[in-house]
Amino acid sequence: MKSKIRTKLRNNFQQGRKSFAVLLDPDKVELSSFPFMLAESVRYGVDFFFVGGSLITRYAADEIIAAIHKHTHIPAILFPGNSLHIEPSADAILFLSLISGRNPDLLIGQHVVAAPLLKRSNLEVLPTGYMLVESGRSTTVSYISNTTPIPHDKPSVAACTAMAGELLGLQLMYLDAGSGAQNPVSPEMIAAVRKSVDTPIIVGGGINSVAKAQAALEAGADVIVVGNGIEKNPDLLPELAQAVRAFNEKVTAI
Ligand code: 1GP
Repeated sequence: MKSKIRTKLRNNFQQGRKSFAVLLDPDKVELSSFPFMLAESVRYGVDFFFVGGSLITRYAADEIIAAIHKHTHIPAILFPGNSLHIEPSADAILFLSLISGRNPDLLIGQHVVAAPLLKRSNLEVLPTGYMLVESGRSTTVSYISNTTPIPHDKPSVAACTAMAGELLGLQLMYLDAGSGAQNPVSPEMIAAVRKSVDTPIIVGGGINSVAKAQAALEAGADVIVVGNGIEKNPDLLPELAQAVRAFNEKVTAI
């Protein structure tokens, strides 16, 4: 079984080093200007691309991944909404169990359907506890997944959920306020999860400024994921990359 990305995340976590992931929503990627965006990502040191979303209407993940592989060495990690979103040409897949919800299909059902395909593929499988956090308004992921997010102001619920996920053997935790969230996951909640589990923590949803990214990193996020913010303001990509780099330089200097 492949473990390159898992090992990298684990090593970074142990060294206190942070990573920056850019979320590419296949419905929104403009293929004509995509090579430029990829060149910028290489130039500024993006660590990962997450490809996917809870609802996809344009099945272009294969083209997006082919372009990533052609223009960069940055890993393309699938962020699937369901088993239809598996694209074997990616490098890895977040094998998400939606542990904040009580929808059995997203806790185990889709996984059963996907398992034979994943076993046969060359994808690195990253078992991930996915926790949806209430963000100020209803998000697509909450609606599509038919689950209730964890209340924004209940860090202890998130901490216990993450603990259960870790005890079940999940190797990454993803705290997500949902794409385009009004409010990102609070630093208090990230810190509570950080104290409770010994796994890398991915945080995304509504991170649309350097200040919000820094707050997440300082609270204990290991990977920050940004989609909407960069779609709306491409200058954010170098700014966020710089913020993550500055954080890592501080760690190296200690
Ligand atoms: C959503 O975590 C991702 O699942 C990223 O969210 O698009 O709000 O950055 P944004």
